[in-house]
Amino acid sequence: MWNCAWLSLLLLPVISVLVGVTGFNLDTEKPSVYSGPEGSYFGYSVDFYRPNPDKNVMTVLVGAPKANTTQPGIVEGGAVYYCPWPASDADSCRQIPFDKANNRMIKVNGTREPLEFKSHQWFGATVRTHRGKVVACAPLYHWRTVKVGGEMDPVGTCYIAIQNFSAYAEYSPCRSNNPDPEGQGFCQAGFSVDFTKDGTLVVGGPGSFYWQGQVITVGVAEILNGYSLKAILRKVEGEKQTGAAADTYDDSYLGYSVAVGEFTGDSEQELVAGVPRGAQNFGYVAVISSSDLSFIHNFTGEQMASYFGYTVAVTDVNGDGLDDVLVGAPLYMERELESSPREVGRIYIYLQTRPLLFAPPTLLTGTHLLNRHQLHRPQTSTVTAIRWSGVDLPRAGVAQPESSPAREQHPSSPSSPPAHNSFIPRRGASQVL
Ligand SMILES: [Ca+2]
Ligand SMILES: [Ca+2]
Repeated sequence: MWNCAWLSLLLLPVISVLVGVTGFNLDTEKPSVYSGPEGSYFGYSVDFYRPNPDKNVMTVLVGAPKANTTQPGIVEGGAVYYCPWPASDADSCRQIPFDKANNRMIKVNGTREPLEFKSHQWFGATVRTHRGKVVACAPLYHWRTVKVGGEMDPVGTCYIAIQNFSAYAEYSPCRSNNPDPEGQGFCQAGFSVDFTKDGTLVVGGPGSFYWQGQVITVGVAEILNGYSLKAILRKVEGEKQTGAAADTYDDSYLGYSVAVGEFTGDSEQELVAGVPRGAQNFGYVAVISSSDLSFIHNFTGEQMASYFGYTVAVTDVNGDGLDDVLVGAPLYMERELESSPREVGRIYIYLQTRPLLFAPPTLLTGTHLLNRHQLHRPQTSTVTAIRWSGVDLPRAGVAQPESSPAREQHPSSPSSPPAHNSFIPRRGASQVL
């Protein structure tokens, strides 16, 4: 039950058994159980965090994107909780003070008005750690835009904590002077987030450019260098962003999920990004060069509207030294009886055989109706899948304005960056669910 707001870290040994890797602490007899405020969506996101790299102590960070905080005047801003592991008791988690402030204000024509809107921003919808660094994001954070009249654009924002939560900084790459649906106004930065092994931050913003979506990379040191809460519009040095492509890529949601891995045989990791409504809604997952953000490989979904790319994860599943890719398609339907398809969800495991070459996927198909398997990022060498028992999985949803934002007649810019690589759906696009 969602209103019990309990999270059971039930580390499913399913994948481990199938591929013969070793799991760790797969304790289904005595799981650590944490609880959070009722209705806060406590457990929506999770990651492990090691406070001291020299000590073998692990904690669990748990996002609760509808939690209330002590921020004055903010309703359900969302929070991330710090939980000791193993749990001493169910109530052992504490909110991490990423942001204690109210909405910042600005003066427009002599009157003070909010610059931003943190209520219902879904902070904690995503949380990721990398050594001493933690990032957590609020994809539905809105700001009033640079326009004179002001609007409310869901650009999203993230907060970084470093050195065991001794310092915090905000990072909102889509809060830019490129608003509205055609720009970054509906970006929802931080809808997905990850770190490369060297600590570079990877941020997905699936709503930019008429919901084409985008992926952004940035160094954490560069975010912190010269950081000021007053710098509302800030271009961080060294930041990279995928740009707008042709309008045929509208509504594809690049960056709905992100991960990183090594797929070219060198030591510079590539980005992996889910595009669950791309490829005529078959969905695809792109491997993206981290140096120039070019698309260098695609995996394409097999069933329309299955949300292939809803989640992605990378780990060396079979221990051969090559990173492998796991893709979730939670709305995949089993069609044994064409008259009554069953939405069971499917996970695809692509083993890398050589740089940018992958074996046909191993399939894990759900057994329970509407189970909606969600992959979580693998921890070190172990693949973990986390399941919320009996819970219909909510999702922040990619925000769309109430009035239809049909793309206006605007010429495709000849200076636009090259379009995403073409994809090859495995079936004709005529099959509609
Ligand atoms: Ca590489
Ligand atoms: Ca492998």
